[in-house]
Amino acid sequence: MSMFLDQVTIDVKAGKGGDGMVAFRREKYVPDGGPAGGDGGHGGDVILVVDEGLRTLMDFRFNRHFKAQPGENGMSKGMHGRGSEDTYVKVPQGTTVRDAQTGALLGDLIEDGQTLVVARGGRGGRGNIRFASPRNPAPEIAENGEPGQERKIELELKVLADVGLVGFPSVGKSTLLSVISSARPKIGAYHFTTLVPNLGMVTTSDGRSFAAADLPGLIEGASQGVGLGTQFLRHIERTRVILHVIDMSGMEGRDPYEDYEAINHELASHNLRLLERPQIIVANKMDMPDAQENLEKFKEQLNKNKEDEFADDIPVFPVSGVTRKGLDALLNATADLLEVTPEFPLYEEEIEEETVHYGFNPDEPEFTIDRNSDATWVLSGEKIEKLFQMTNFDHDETVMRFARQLRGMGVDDALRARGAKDGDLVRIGEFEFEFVE
Ligand SMILES: Nc1nc2c(ncn2[C@@H]2O[C@H](COP(=O)(O)OP(=O)(O)OP(=O)(O)O)[C@@H](O)[C@H]2O)c(=O)[nH]1
Ligand SMILES: [Mg+2]
Repeated sequence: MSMFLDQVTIDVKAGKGGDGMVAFRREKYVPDGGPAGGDGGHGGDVILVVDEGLRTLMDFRFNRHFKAQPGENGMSKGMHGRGSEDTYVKVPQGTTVRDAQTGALLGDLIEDGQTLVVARGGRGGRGNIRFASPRNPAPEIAENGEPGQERKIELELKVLADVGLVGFPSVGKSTLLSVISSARPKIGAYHFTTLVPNLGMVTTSDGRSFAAADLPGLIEGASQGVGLGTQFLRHIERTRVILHVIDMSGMEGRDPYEDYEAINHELASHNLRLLERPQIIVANKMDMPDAQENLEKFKEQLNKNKEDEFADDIPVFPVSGVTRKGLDALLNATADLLEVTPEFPLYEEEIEEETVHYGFNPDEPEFTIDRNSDATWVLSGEKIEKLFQMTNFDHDETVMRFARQLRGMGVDDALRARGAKDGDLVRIGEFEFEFVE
């Protein structure tokens, strides 16, 4: 198995808010102390943060669950519980984040240090101080903390490179990357030496720099799942310029022009708009005996197959990764082309703006009523379940407030309309109570 991971699904769970407290002042000389229960603290968020030092999603291989801590409960004497620290999860540059259930795009993390909140901590429940009113100066009412958000998210790494080196296996892509940058990819005389993308920073002789990625070799049919290349094509999605590397030596018995067309066919059939990126043809292994002759033939065919005679020529740079001849001109031309090539928007869809923390999806009904086989009425729905979780059933007054809130939402009327009778059992989650007319 390759030691590279570029797609993973993880579970994130934010902290619950701390519970609000019911308490009363007990001071000397103050006969009936007023309410003194503080609010619970905020639960911690789970936040993704870009770490330049990471190159893959390998860290997630054995660790796929991330939780933030709950907020501290409110205390007596009006003291609020402390909010919990957020939990940070490091991801490499170029990580795309989606909600695993809906597929919605949550963010595309590019800059070092960039953050994205993927699970919101619950707010703290209010203590009884907050429920005091002239009519009810000493309420025994407090809220429990709001539950933290919990979900599965998908991370997909698409390496951040300006330039992608593509071509058949063994045409010399890794050799090139190793001589134009400080990257040290494995080089070998056999096919598919490179199993994972390598990244290197390139600096041209006139001081410009760009990031280049060397990809595993593509072979004909790769886009149909043959060979290795297809699973790595996503890593050239962010590139703006493609260096199309061709072995001009003809050593392996293939025709350079056919190679060129086969790879373009792969790039086209993957539906990633890869052919829209400008290419530079790198005619490699020019140190070999037959290379010059093959290059002439290649250029002839390239010219012959031009769409029309006025179309721009695709630039061809003869080089040798081994003798390093021709590299300066190639790199300067690449930097020139980068300067005039805009970025390709990777996603046409919008990044999903998260609904406001305390808000509820307005399209969802506040509750739904079902009847169980044991004749119990079952209430469900995001809003009603959250209300239930935030109710502290230790205090009668809080329970009564809950009942009022249900009535306010129209639950009583709806149950009656469905035929509920005095004494019927009603259930929310694990909790059961009697319906009272
Ligand atoms: N003569 C000659 N040989 C070269 C040149 N560049 C690379 N080679 C050789 O070609 C073979 C393959 O080189 P790699 O750089 O591993 O090729 P690659 O395209 O990265 O191959 P994969 O990773 O397998 O796709 C090695 O034996 C290299 O030494 C060159 O310019 N001239
Ligand atoms: Mg290689």
